[in-house]
Amino acid sequence: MPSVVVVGAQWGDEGKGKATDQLGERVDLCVRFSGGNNAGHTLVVNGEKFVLHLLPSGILNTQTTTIIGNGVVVDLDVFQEELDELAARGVVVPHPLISANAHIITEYHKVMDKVTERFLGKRKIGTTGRGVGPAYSDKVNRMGIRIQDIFDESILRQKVEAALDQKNQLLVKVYNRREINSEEIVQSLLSHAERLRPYVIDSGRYINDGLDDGKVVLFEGAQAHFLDVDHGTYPYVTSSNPIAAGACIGAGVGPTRIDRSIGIAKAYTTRVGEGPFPTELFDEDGEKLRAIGSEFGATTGRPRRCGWFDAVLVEQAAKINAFTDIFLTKLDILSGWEKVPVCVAYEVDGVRHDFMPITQSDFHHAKPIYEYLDGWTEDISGARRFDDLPPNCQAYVHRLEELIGCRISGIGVGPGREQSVMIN
Ligand code: 2SA
Ligand code: GDP
Ligand code: MG
Repeated sequence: MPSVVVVGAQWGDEGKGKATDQLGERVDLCVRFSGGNNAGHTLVVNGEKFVLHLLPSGILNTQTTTIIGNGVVVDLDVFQEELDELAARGVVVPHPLISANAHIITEYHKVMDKVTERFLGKRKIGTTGRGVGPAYSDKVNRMGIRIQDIFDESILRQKVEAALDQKNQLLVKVYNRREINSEEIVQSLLSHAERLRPYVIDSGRYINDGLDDGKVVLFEGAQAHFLDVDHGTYPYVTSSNPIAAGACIGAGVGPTRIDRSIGIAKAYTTRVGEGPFPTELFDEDGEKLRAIGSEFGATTGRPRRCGWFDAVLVEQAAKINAFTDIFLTKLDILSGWEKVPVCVAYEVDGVRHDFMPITQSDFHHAKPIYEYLDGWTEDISGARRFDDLPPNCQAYVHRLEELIGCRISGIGVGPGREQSVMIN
């Protein structure tokens, strides 16, 4: 396993944190390449639960070096808080390395995130309010603040003032809010400089040198395929590229350097925030999935929308991310249904679509066409080999493989690091 990228195959919260942590035992470098502290990655190690937002999920494996890549947007206060929280729990971890080119989420990005959502009203995106979208907007607008800027006070001040000239106009004139003081922002960012200095690196060079030396590198995705700003259900997406190819940009490696692309897919589907979701359930089955699966946002605590597995979506994700294999997570949650529906195609205005419709309008009107698979009642949380699973559960896995066109190499049967069935 020289280098592997792990990405979500649906709308997030598939269990990427657990998968990354689980693979971590064999990993030398674990690299976050996109998103920020909008992510909520849950790890359960020896019965103890950790929710990481910005720190890479490999961090609990002490032999792993963790890296925040250039494609990540970093809230420096959150970064420090997460490290302090681990320390307060007595968990000693090596300090992550951080790319000099990563962009910073400042206070004004968080304010802009919240006021923009309020301004959009019914048309809001349902963001996590962490300032992620505005920080990426500034990056693309070439008015972002990068980690390296906190080591040059004069440059930092110029950049913050330039960004705030524009933001304050908007805040005061459009959103009727008060101005943000640039000096307070500058001082708050400078306060992190000396502590961070030893950990700031040219992450692209560091990772490529590691690969040259035969290190095992894991690129950890946040969010998921259908939240990708290019490939997701735009505009109901996050503002980065969380797909596998995003690792090349957000970590600085060429495509030929990644050997394996693992898709993490939940055995059903969830989504948090607004946007289309063809298999969403509004009945007691949806309630049951949310309750048994504890489907609440790991960052905001928002209830997640729940629905049946959508094979059309995951087949699309498998194609675009060139998944070599898939980990199917939370299969244990599906015990107890007589029949388990799986969406195999959509109907849009009387026409059958076997693949994702190419327009957003059609996708908004897509109605799921279901195949009803036989369910199982057994508790499978103790299963460790594929043969331990009941026959109908095995058949469910095999049918999903056929529909997605990709091998399932791992199955999650519980939140614990050890609660997995690995298939060779
Ligand atoms: P943002 O904040 O600009 O990235 O929001 C844009 C959309 O992306 C969705 N998004 C997420 N979806 C699922 N999980 C995420 N992380 C948390 C979790 C979410 C939470 O692990 O549960 O706690 O609410 C995540 N982060 C961003 C978001 O819902 C918007 O649809
Ligand atoms: P991520 O954002 O993809 O890392 O996923 P989250 O951590 O937001 O949400 C996944 C949730 O499912 C967490 O509470 C995990 O502890 C839990 N989880 C992960 N894999 C499994 C599994 O196979 N079975 C069960 N029951 N829970 C799981
Ligand atoms: Mg999550």
